[in-house]
Amino acid sequence: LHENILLHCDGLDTLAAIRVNGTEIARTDNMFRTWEFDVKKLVHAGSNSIEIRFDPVLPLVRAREEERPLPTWVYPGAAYVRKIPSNFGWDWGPTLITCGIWRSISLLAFDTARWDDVLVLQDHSQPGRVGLKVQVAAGPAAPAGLTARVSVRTPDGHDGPVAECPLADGRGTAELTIKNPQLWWPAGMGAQPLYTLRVELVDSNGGELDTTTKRIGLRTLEAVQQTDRTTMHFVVNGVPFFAKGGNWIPADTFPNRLTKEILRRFVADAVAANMNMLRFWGGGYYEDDALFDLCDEMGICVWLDFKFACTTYPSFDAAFLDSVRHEARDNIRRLRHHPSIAVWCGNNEIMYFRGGEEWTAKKMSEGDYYKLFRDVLGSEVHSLAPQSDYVTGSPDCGDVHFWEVWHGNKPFEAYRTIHGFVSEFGFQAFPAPETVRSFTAPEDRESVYSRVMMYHERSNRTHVDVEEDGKTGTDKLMNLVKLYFREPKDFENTLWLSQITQAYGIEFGAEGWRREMPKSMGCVYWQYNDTWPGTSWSSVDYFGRWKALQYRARHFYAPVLVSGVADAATGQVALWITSDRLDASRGRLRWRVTDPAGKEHRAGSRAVEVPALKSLQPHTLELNDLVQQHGAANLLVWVALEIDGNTVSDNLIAFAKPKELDLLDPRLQTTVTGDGREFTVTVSADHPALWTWLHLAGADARYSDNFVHITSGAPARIVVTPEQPMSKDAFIRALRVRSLFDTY
Ligand code: BMA
Repeated sequence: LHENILLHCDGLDTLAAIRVNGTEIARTDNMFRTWEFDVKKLVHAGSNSIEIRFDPVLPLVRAREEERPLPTWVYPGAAYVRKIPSNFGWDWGPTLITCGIWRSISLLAFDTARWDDVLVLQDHSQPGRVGLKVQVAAGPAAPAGLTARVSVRTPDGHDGPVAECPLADGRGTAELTIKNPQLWWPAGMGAQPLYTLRVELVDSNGGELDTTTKRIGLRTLEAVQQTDRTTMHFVVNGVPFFAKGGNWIPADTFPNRLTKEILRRFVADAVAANMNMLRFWGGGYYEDDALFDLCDEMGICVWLDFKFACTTYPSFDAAFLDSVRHEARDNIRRLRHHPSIAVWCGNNEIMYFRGGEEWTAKKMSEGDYYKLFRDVLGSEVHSLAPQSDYVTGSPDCGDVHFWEVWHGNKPFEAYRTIHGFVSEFGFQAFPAPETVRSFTAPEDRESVYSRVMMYHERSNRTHVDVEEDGKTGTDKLMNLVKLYFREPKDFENTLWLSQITQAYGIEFGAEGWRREMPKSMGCVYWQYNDTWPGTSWSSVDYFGRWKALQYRARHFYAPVLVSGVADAATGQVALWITSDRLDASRGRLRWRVTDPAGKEHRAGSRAVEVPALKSLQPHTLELNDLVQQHGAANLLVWVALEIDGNTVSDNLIAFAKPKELDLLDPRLQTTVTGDGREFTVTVSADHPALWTWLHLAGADARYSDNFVHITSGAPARIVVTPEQPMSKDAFIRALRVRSLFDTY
């Protein structure tokens, strides 16, 4: 047998008693920790038994809560156990308390030593080169003569520099220089080249004891907190950039069901919507390495919350703090080399519970807040990931969570009253009809107020009772649908129209914040994905189906955006160009003013500068005469920005709410080309068709675009890739094309 034999557990959920060959070796109480136990004395050659018994957490939660209640918005007492907070129910997910071995488990056997710790530091201070310092520690024994050998493989697969470093007491630092470094950039700003470091532990005879690899990206990435002079923002390789993204929640109630392929699709879909950031919100779990790898590969920056959300925690208890300290160490060590991690953040929304000197019925003491989120988590990040930024919480670093529109029942116009780095704001929509069918019987689909439909909408039905306005989430949703749109004609159109409403509202907020860059420097909407099939703030549902919002996000997060603000009182339409590109260009801004029937009142264009990383207002349309003559509700302003002859962004601006527009039947027509795997659908209309979308009844498909505004003479071409290949005939039979007009 080897000198060292360890039982290694990457995740035990949560109260586990572990026995090896009948002897209890440990009890665990934190699902986020990596556990290792020395089992050398207990195992023997041949067959052995490892037995892990899990106890339910609720008795413990209840007992601790009774002893000392914790102020909370969520499940009372759940904060006493280190376990996925949203397991206990959230306002977008069911209460399903998981249990078991949730990550891999192994026996590790080795002689002499192995790597205990490998930290990679980067030095970007010299132009044209990046210095790497690889700080290593080997254990448990560190005999003389150990060496660390570090070799680099470049992004194109070539051998890079190699360094060796003799270890003293198992420790040392190997230094290398990468010349002509290929820098890592967020999506939309450049490429994501990745370098692989192979770190070998070699004994005095040249024998290899252990090897670990770290795939890194060469970049600096800073989170700059709000000051009197600047808004909260991120800076990559010295370049401040506008963060565009969504909030990530557990993509399944049962994390084990997620595969790398499922995760890949979510990350690819974020990139497809022109996002550059996902915030891994604090009420879930520390995600798998696979998800971080995908974000590294595709350029999605990760705002990484530690898993603390919406409640107070017992940081008055030394054992609790100690458990959290270990959890932090395990996860920081596991994840810190990922270039995608943009900031480590202590918690979600616990600052709202931060009180004064003493705990009260509603607040935790200020001292206990900082003990956990500054002294423990902050210190661990500073010492184990010294080149990463840490903030105590969100919104506790100058970012903004704005919930007046959903929880406060305010209209979308309220988004214009806030500025800065908006890390949470959102509005719900029902998922697609196929997703609704997955959890309903026909009678449940008679109304969105049916019992089952209401059950799959959790806002105001769980413990996250921030407001007590007596309104269900379905009421909140339908109220705003009706504020902006007309009454949908049936169940299915209610689903679609809710999606159009959600897209309309989030687009309104996002465009405003992008326009005012650098006054605002981030728009991360709530929420990107789902944990089960239901009605929620997500833009991509549990099955990966895109809501209208996800398609519109592609437009409002586009690298160059044309948008406008119409003022019915003055008849002016201020046109804006917002660019996240690193280089400047020139373009042509075009506009057309029509009535709702599509009759053109006016058209024009002008040459414009499109500067790098800037937002400006190059032109104002003076339409007061048209407003006087035709009425504000009878004008539609179609704008497009062309660069090098290509339309890089287009938009539709109206003076009035969509429900005030008297649209005509657009008489949509489609022509289809292609066969089998991919089809191109050209959609044309006789009259303006707003939020025009294609849908394949009964079949999933990818659509290159959807929910687009079209008008006569300006058709849309949409590439449709069905999940399963189908004949052209079957495709045409399944194809539906609709627009806002059809929902009423
Ligand atoms: C914020 C989030 C979540 C919640 C969401 C919607 O508070 O941090 O806790 O799901 O709003 O209410």
